[in-house]
Amino acid sequence: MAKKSASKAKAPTREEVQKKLKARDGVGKRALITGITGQDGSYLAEFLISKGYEVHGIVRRSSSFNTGRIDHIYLDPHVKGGKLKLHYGDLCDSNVLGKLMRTVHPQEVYNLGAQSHVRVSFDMPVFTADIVAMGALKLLEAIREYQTETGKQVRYYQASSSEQYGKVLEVPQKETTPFYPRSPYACAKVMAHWATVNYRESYNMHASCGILFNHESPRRGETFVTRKITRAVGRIKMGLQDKVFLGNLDSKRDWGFAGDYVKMMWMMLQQDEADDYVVATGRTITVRKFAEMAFEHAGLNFKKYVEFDPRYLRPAEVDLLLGDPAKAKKKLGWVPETSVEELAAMMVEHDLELARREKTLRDAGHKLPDSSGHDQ
Ligand code: NAP
Ligand code: F7E
Repeated sequence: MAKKSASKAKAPTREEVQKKLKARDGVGKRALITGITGQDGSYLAEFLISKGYEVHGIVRRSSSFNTGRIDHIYLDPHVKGGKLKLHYGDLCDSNVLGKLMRTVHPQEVYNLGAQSHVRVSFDMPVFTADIVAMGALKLLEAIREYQTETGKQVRYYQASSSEQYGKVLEVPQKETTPFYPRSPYACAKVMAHWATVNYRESYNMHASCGILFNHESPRRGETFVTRKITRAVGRIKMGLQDKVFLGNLDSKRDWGFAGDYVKMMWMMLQQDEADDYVVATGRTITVRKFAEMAFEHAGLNFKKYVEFDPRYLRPAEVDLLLGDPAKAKKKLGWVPETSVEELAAMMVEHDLELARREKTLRDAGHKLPDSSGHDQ
């Protein structure tokens, strides 16, 4: 009797049930993600799995493991109940993209795969365009053919970028601000963006572009400026590095947290109507200010450690990015939850811990890999 009343007392309320159902509103759904091994791909996969989705990710074949960001959510295929499935593929291979559509049957496709480094795109413009622009087109075609063959509707998310605004024609930048790309990467993203809009208008596809401003995290690639800075802060604090070489400290960026931004990718695909949205914080600061904040968080004066190296300058720079996320707030109720101060602190804390571990290894006589000089 006592047992019964105890279990009765635990019965969830209607609100709790609704909340739980809402949290699991991806149950029975399959999503396909390109770029799942990247920063955003890893956060998005985590988010979708927490909603109950079965997540399929496309992974490039590499001679070394490239799944470090998603290993914690991946279960060995021999273990039952894994919600993450990985497939070899590449955005340059339209054959595989078509095959995966037919075998995975996803209701939602998130195209996050890219050669995403702006500086590197000047060194590899053709490859960048192949993956960023043609890759998106190949994926859109694979989806269109799949829809025609099966009669099923697929919702598509395109990872557009604030880099498309380039030499900005309006401040702040909105969905209606014209593009003025300043790099091969941005030119390729503009093509992918308009291809997405064109497929929406031509074939009535549920295809949306998220025009995301810079977003960072402890999982950010180490050659992007915020992470390059926070890695250096950690290593300098632990005595593993003396200084950090940077390029243009005057450019301004609207920096948010990747974990907040992937939620918006998903929200966009839950709308009845496909549409394009700016995703930003509405604040901008210089690279110099970010460095100052990051060093200060570790009790260091950045002026003592930051040096200029012209090799990090770009043939054409994007001086100022500042997004206006009003449409995202008004139509979807999305607001960023993490300030740039919190973001810098989160990244520095993470990288201090990483450097502490490196120091432990070094103190124990191990040689640490030195990647300085490979970055951009
Ligand atoms: P990221 O960390 O550089 O990740 C890029 C992903 O694309 C990785 O999984 C990478 O695989 C994959 N990839 C590269 N070449 C590929 C190819 N040929 N075929 C298939 N996959 C390929 O980028 P991110 O920061 O997560 O950004 C995600 C997307 O949003 C990108 O499209 C980026 O351009 C765009 N974006 C990013 C920002 C930002 O501030 N982070 C802002 C606006 C837009 P490997 O792991 O094997 O390299
Ligand atoms: O540069 C300056 C650099 O490489 C930011 C990508 O995710 O966001 C990212 O592109 C700024 C630039 O990001 C160094 O000149 C100074 O002005 O971190 P970044 P990005 O170019 O803004 C957009 C939205 C994307 O879509 C891209 O995929 O920092 N800067 N010194 C430096 N940048 C780097 N990387 N390294 C330096 O040493």
